Amino acid sequence: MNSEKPILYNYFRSSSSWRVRIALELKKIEYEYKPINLIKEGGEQFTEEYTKINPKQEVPALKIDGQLLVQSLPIIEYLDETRPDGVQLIPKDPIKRVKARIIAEIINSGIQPYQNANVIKKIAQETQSEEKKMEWIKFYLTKGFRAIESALVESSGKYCVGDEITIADLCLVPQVYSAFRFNIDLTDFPNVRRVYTELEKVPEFIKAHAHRQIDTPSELREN
Ligand SMILES: N[C@@H](CCC(=O)N[C@@H](CS)C(=O)NCC(=O)O)C(=O)O
Repeated sequence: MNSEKPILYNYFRSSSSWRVRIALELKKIEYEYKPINLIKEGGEQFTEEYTKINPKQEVPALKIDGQLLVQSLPIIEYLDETRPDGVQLIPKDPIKRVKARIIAEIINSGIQPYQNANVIKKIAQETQSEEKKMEWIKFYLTKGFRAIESALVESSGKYCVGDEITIADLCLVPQVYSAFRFNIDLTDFPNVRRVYTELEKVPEFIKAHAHRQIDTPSELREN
């Protein structure tokens, strides 16, 4: 294995990047933070240099063990397999494992893509309407959170699956943050809110929070 310090290409508010930041914290892996500004004119994800790192022009990407890895969930699985000490992000028990992966997948493929920056930009362009864009976001986020709430009724304890932190929790926190950002009403999802409140207290989650990164704009910065 290569012993160079890992490099995480990411953006403070990107939910997929944030999942990996939490995993790196929980696994106690020191890393170099390389900000990729997704919203500045032109977008740094579209540069020739970054497209070589991630041809899909998205964050995160993680350089680790001499490998360049993309896609947050496989990255988290890799970290868990190669650093099995400490918090087990993918539960060993098959029932807990499938439940954690179901919640992670609802978020990864059933919510985040619908509110991804380039998708909502296109919706706004095609419809020429901010209102239609917000309707789209509200519809898909609410639909996704309804599915998560119903999964949590059955699987949650202190966290998404029982009382141990899993990959599902790494996906939940950034997605709830996005819901707040887009003013999605989570009143009907008490388990989502309860688990989120618990996770907000965990030191590694606090450190990985969008408001505490080197590229967090000063108006959002928290200590
Ligand atoms: N499935 C991918 C999703 C990556 C993704 O969509 N990243 C977003 C930020 S959360 C992005 O880079 N968007 C850039 C764009 O929309 O132009 C993962 O989990 O890594």
